[in-house]
Amino acid sequence: MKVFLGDKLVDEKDAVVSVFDHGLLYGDGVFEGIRAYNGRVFLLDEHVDRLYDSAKAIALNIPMDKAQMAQAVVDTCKANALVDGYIRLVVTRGKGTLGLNPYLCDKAEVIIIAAKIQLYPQELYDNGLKIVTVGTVRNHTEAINPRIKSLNYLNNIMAKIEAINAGCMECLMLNTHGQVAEASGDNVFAIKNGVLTTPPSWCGALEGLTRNKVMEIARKAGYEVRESVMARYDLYVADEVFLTGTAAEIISVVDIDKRPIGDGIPGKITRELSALYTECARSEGTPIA
Ligand code: PXG
Repeated sequence: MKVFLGDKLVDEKDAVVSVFDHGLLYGDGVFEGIRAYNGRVFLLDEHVDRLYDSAKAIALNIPMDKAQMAQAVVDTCKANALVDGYIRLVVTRGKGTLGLNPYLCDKAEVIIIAAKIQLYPQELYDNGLKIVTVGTVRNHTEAINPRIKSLNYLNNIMAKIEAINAGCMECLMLNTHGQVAEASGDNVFAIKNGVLTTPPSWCGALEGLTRNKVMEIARKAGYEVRESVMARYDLYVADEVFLTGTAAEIISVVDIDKRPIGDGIPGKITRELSALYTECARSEGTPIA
């Protein structure tokens, strides 16, 4: 495998970073998870834009411009003959000292890995996910704003641990006000009487690109889509609930805290949107070859 490191492609065995890299020492950096479908990179410019916004928010200077970054992603896919896969784009603060001061780091480190993806088992797409609300609240917006896709994922990992311990693969995270934020690695939607609702990003959600695409697709298909403050109640009494994410795409939630959602099976609108999303993902994007 070829990995993009710094400013060029290197062999996987040479793709190593310093133990003094602040990405490792402090989780100081930002990242993106991107999908390639059918020889195209899906939502490439949107991912690059979000990466630079995340970097700006943590005062991290990426040593290349957006066009160069997008090209580096495509080049990495090409070097690995990627047709369908998952791309991990990481920018760390770089090598520094054993102290927090990011201004003492040399230069941000850019890493691009083009690989395969571990998906949820097909059975979960067919039958839906069971999730639980966890005690770990989503980061306060004035701590690490959840809109920043930072390398510090402990908030989400703590939530994921609670989910797994409760026998679930995903969970529902609330914000510090007890409002619905998102799942540990996916956004959440409810459908009630044909209207889709998802929490606004200020409630503690990452502004997911899958979320945005699903909102666009749903509106085009004639559904009303709202961004609004949500309580767990809104999910419990919904006709359908689903999660969205680059890795998961669209996955139905059929049980939350032991309340079956709707009929307790994946809903009709969720299945319709899922099919439309698949069609879109397989036909749009930046060509690799
Ligand atoms: N919320 C959070 C906290 C995320 O990390 C999403 C929502 C969905 O956003 P996109 O733009 O992908 O639609 C994410 C992104 C994993 C994993 O292994 C998941 C994400 C990122 C990295 C790893 O489950 N999801």
